[in-house]
Amino acid sequence: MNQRLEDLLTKAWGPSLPVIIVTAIVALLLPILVHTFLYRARTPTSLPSFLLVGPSGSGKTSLLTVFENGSPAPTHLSQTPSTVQVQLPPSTKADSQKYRSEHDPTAKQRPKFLIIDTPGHGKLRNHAFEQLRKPQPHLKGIIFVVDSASLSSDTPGRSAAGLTEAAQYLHDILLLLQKRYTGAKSSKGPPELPVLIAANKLDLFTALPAQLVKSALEAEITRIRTTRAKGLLDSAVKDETLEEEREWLGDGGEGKFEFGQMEEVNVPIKVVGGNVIGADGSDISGWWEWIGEQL
Ligand SMILES: Nc1nc2c(ncn2[C@@H]2O[C@H](COP(=O)(O)OP(=O)(O)OP(=O)(O)O)[C@@H](O)[C@H]2O)c(=O)[nH]1
Ligand SMILES: [Mg+2]
Repeated sequence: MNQRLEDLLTKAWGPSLPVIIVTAIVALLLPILVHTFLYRARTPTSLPSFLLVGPSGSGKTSLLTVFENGSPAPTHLSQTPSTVQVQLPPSTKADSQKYRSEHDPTAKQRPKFLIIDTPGHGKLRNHAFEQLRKPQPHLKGIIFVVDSASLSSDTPGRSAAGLTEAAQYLHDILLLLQKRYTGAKSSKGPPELPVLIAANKLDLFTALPAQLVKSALEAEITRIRTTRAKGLLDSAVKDETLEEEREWLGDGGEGKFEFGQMEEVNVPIKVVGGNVIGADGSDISGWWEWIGEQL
C-alpha cells in the first residue's frame, strides 16, 4: 500500500508527459475562465435600464438624442426599438450617492445606465409591451413621454384626439404593470417599478402645464376604464369564460382613477414637465433628477 502510494507520488511529480500536459492545460485555462466569469458579471447588460414609451411624435427619440449628446438631433418615425448607453450629468446626483461626501473620489463617478427607445406608432407598440412582459431585473423605471400641446381640445366637452391616444396607451401600460403585480408568484410581489410621465413640449404656448397634464390623463383614463368595463361586462354575459379575464385598472375599477392608486401595485407615478426642443434650448433637468432618484 505504502509502496503504491510512493509510486504514485513519484509519478505525479516526475517529468512524465501526461502530467506536464494536464498542468499546462490547467495553467493556461484557469486565468481565461476566471476572466470570462468576472467579465460576464460586468457586461453592459447588467446596467440599470429605463424604458421610453409614449405616443408617436411625443418626442421620445428627440429626448434620447439629448440624453446621449446633450443637444437634440433631427429624428423620424421610429420603427424598431433602440438602446443607448447614457451617463448621468455631473449636476445630477444619484440617490445611492446621496450620503457620500463631496471629497469622496467615488462620488465623482457618474453612474451609467441604458435607455431603451420604443416606437410609439399604434401598430408598433408590441415592441414596448414585449419589453415589459419579459422579466427585466435591471429595469429601474418607465418614462412615458406625452406631447402636452396635443392634449387640449378646441371643442368643449370633447377630448382631444391626442389626449385619447396618450391615455389609451398609458392605460394599457399601467394595466400590464398591474398584472405584473397581481400575477406575481411571491407574496411580497415584484419590486417597485416607478413611472415618470414626461410632459414634453412645454415650450409651445398651447401646451398644458404638468399639473393639468396629470388631471387630464387621469380623467381620460377614468373614462376609458368605464367604457372598457362596460364592454367587458356585455361580452361576459354572452361568454362566461371571460369572467376570469376581467381586470380593471386601479381598485375595483369604480369611481375616479388617480395615479396614486397605482402605488398599491408598487408603481409610483410622477408627472414632471419639460421640453426637448425650444427657443431657449432644452429643459430636461426635472427628468434627469427623477432618473437620479432611481439610481
Ligand atoms: N416644440 C417642440 N417640439 C419637439 C419637442 N420634442 C420633440 N419635438 C418634435 O416632435 C417631433 C417628433 O419627435 P420624435 O422624437 O421623433 O418623436 P417620437 O416620440 O420618437 O415618435 P415615434 O418614433 O414615432 O414614436 C420632432 O419633429 C421633434 O422635433 C419639444 O420639446 N418641443
Ligand atoms: Mg422615435
